[in-house]
Amino acid sequence: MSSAPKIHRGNSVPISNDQLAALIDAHPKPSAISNYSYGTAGFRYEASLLPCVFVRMGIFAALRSASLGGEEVGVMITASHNPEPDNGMKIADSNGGMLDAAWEKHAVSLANAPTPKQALVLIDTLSKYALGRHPLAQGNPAKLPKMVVHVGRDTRSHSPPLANLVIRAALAMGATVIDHGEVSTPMLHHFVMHANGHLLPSIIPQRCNESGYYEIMALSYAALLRTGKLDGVGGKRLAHTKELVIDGACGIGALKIDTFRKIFDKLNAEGCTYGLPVLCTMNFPGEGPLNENCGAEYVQKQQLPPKLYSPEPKMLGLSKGYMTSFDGDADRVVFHFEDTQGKFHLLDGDKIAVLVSSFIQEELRCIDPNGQAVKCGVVQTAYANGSSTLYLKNVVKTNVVIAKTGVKFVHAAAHHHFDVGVYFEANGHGTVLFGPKFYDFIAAADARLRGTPRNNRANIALRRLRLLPALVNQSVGDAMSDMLLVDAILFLRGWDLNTWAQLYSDMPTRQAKVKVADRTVITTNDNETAAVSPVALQKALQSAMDAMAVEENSVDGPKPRCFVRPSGTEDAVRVYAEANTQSGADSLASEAMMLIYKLCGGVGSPPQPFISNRL
Ligand code: 16G
Ligand code: MG
Repeated sequence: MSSAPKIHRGNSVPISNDQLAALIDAHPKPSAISNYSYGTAGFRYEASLLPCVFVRMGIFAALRSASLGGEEVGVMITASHNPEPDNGMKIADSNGGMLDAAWEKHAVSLANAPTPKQALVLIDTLSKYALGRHPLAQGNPAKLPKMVVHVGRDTRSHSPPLANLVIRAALAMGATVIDHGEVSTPMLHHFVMHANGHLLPSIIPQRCNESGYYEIMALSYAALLRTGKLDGVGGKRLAHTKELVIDGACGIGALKIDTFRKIFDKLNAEGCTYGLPVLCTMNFPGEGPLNENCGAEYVQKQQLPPKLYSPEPKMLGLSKGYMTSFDGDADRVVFHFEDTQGKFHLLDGDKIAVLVSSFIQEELRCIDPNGQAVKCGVVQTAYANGSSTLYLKNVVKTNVVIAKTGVKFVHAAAHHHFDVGVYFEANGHGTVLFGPKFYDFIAAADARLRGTPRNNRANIALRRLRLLPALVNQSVGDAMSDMLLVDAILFLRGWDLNTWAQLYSDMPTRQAKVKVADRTVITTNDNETAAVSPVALQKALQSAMDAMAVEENSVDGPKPRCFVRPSGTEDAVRVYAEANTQSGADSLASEAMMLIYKLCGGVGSPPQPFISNRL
């Protein structure tokens, strides 16, 4: 079902500085790169430009582990939703989350050190910082303490050689390397989080390997479904939700979700549960080009169904009434379906945030009707559809915080603001974080409700809430875990995708990008909802929004909105516009594009305006 990781023990005799310099020198910085940057999600470039970074980051990851007193860290090799020729890497800190911001700066400095000698100076500084009294002495480095680096990679053809560079470099530093082979990004984060068991809340069983990852998730999911028997409300699989078709983006997610299919088949055969959907995985690696016309990025950005590359017979007889798309490294998921008229409907990260937060809040209220004990809330980004934000505030009646785009920011905000923090970017990346107050609440409820009837509603809620921290991957968004969570909620509510889709209607939106000579001339406020510089830009955008509000006569409902921001992953300025009509969103986006072009040094020919209602 899953292979055991390969464990490599590092050099027991520490590598000399000359050997370290030779290792670095063997993979020089390509002339095409002036400066590597650690973008929103790590280093990400065309694969042939990366060996230099990978060697240095193998060394860096070992030092990061040392700096944490031997806590285990991870390196994930992937370029997520980017096309096949790209690759990249991100580092998981010992809590399973993204690399600490201060160390991110050190990683960038090391990646960009112009010569091996300068790299060695940085390595020496970092090791002194990490180890205090164990500096790497010239030619005879002191032995570093325990260092453990987990390595995982996606299915790209260049991922194995790049992974080997990281492994060699970490081993040279004396680290132990746990090579997990092909895994999804969230699996690697899970392994790291679980390897550092002392950081794990006691309610979550510690499972550090791949079979443990599946086990913990599958069992908590099945147990959550079983609670549907108790309350007499849900526990129904409507016809449309019996078969769940998964578009794996021709990437790692397809391979891994197939393991769940086998577990479900086994559980069904053993008769130990009920209500499991039949999982039908499509778009395996090799069946089509990675992320091309398929996967979460394509489906969400284009608002189109994915191309299904799997051989025709696989789709025969399957309905398109219940589908999901993962991205290339399976840390994002969106849902979608075709209605009886053949019309495509998308349920994005905003819809997931609404479903999940309302479910959790409802269950909490069954135990604590005043909703005082635990502070719940949702973190969104400026890309969240205005209708979703209004729905969360007015109908779900939860707290909403808007944070800067990128998982590291939304994750930190959820952690900071809430005891139960749900975060989802519209693109489908998200999870739920449970803080100490939530665990205390569960323990207190457990004591209070002991001995009360099993099917008492508060007791059912307690069972459900207790299962969530293990079902949800709290280290990072996880397409598989999020998919199972959503499915379980729909099942418990007796809903299909149509009922869920109709909770609210998205405002029409338009997204675009503009090329400028230097995108850093645009700076924004903290949550990117407004541009700070150039000053004239925000003023002009505001006038455009005000004019559109008058034109659309949007008095009570959501107001037209438009913001621009420099991309963290591409050399472009992104534009987002939403309004009450598609033509309003198109016109706002067109105006913003022209303003950027004129005020921020646009390059090439002026952007073409959108023609209304053109998809
Ligand atoms: C990365 C981020 C994603 C963000 C996107 C924005 C992670 C794991 N992924 O894919 O959260 O929405 O970048 O890209 O952090 P942009 O800055 O190019 O718009
Ligand atoms: Mg991804």
